[in-house]
Amino acid sequence: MDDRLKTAVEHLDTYGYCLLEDRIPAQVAGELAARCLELHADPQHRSLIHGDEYYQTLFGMANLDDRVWQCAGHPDTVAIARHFLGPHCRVVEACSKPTWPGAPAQALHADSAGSFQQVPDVPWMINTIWMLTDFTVENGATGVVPMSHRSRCKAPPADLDPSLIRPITGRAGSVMLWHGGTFHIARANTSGQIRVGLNIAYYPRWFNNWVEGGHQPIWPETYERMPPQMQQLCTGKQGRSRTELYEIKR
Ligand SMILES: O=C(O)CCC(=O)C(=O)O
Repeated sequence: MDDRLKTAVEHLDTYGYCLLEDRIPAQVAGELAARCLELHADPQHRSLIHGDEYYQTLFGMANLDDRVWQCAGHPDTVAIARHFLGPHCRVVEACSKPTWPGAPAQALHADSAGSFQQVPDVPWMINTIWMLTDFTVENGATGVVPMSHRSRCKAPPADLDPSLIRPITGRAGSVMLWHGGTFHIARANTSGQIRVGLNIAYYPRWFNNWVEGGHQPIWPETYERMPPQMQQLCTGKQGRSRTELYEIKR
């Protein structure tokens, strides 16, 4: 691992997040953002979309656009994920997250922590958001509460001071990574522009990923098209739907 990545790892370990700037060309990011917005508008994908007219998550993006693999398999994010989660960690979900002008802030939360009594003291997830458009203070750049991953709480305390939330801004093509236990939020979009993020989650093999309701499996035909290094990140069963593969959530 080179010195830049070591610094990013130390930042993530200490503060719960890190920013890697300009990891894919801004033009590629912009083209992917435009494609994400087309997919959000396509009624064919309605069942994969959670959210409202202001903030949406479109699950299963690794099946819908092969360019997503450039982000999911990016050597820098993969190196950091492997540092925290072990060499066999997996890409479990890639989802598109636009936030439209006028969107209110979403709820502050930690990720995939609901099934724990108390969250473990080892990382159970490294999450990422690729900035497919510029992320600005005004357009809803993701906010994080630095060091909250050390709290061992699975949800933020009700009296958490909102001034502790720090917006993480960056140019299109940059990526922010965070520890699943870091409290974070999709902030309000008070600008006139749509913000588009591509959210890709890495998990260790021991984590049972059926617990996340919207996550979609990799389709067999997607897996077949993937280069070997991407297949290595998508081990596990392939299938067309959650019901084919996952336990029923009760
Ligand atoms: O869209 C964002 O800025 C935040 C995404 C988020 O909260 C999440 O992926 O858990």
